[in-house]
Amino acid sequence: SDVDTEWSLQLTLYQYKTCPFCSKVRAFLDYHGLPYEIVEVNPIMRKEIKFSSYRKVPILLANAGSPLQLNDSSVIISAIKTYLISRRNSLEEIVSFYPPVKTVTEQGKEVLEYENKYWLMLDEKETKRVYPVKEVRVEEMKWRKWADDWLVHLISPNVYRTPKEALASFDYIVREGKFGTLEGLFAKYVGAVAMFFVSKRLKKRHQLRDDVREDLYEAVNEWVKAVGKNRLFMGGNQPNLADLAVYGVLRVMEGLEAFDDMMVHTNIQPWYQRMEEVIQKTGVAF
Ligand SMILES: N[C@@H](CCC(=O)N[C@@H](CS)C(=O)NCC(=O)O)C(=O)O
Ligand SMILES: *[C@@H]1O[C@H](CO)[C@@H](O)[C@H](O)[C@H]1NC(C)=O
Repeated sequence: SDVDTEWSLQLTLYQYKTCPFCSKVRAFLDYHGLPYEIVEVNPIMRKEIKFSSYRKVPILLANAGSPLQLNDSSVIISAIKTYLISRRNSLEEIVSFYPPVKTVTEQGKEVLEYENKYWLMLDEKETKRVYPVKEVRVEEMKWRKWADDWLVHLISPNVYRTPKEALASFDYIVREGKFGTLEGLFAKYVGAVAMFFVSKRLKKRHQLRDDVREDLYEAVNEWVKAVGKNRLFMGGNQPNLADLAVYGVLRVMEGLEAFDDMMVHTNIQPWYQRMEEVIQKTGVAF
């Protein structure tokens, strides 16, 4: 593990357990053996993150003397990874290299993005050590971005594909997440119906095929092909940040029909199993 005796960051992850962005962060922290506390956020009231004007999860609080709030899964991963590799800068300094920027989407919607979010802040020597050849670094960034910009968009249309699947998905979300008893019942039925329709809209927005499984299978096989036959992971003998991102995203479908279908109809299984073997849980519920 990368944790040495000097590791002194106290980490608290605010999350929804079944959110793919949160799952990515957990996969990253777990793989690196970093201990962290988990605060499960109630997705209806979101009281647990009332302290933050950034209203999404994951949020990672890192306490190294003074508390620091990291927003956005990819920023969290890049910043902590940079910190693990290089102790030249404090985490606070590292985080300042990922500034938020307001941008306007094609639909004219104002969104917050973080600059450099797939880039590790390394000097020349560290770069040589971590990325012996440049292509490896470029490849890792490309597939991390792909996991965020394409792979995640295939999840909802697939897990809410039919009314029956939508109900099963919400049953799982309510079971794993933090809901009051009545809230949970309400969320399960109202949420399932709502997400069934929302997922149809998402399907259109992202121009998915009529049978959304086809897009999922194709994406997953594209990933397997990119890893290739000559290495265990995209990172070689060990997963890199792209492996962890793809695994983190796909993992949220575990237990659902879409996941089982994916295992049967794609070549993902050997890689997925290797990922499971190298990742151990280090998070504890708080
Ligand atoms: N770019 C963000 C996306 C995070 C995100 O969209 N989180 C969702 C949960 S899956 C959320 O909190 N949505 C609440 C909202 O948008 O108000 C990341 O990578 O962390
Ligand atoms: C995260 O969001 C909070 C609340 O908006 C903000 O105060 C904080 O500076 C942000 N963190 C970073 C590293 O941008």
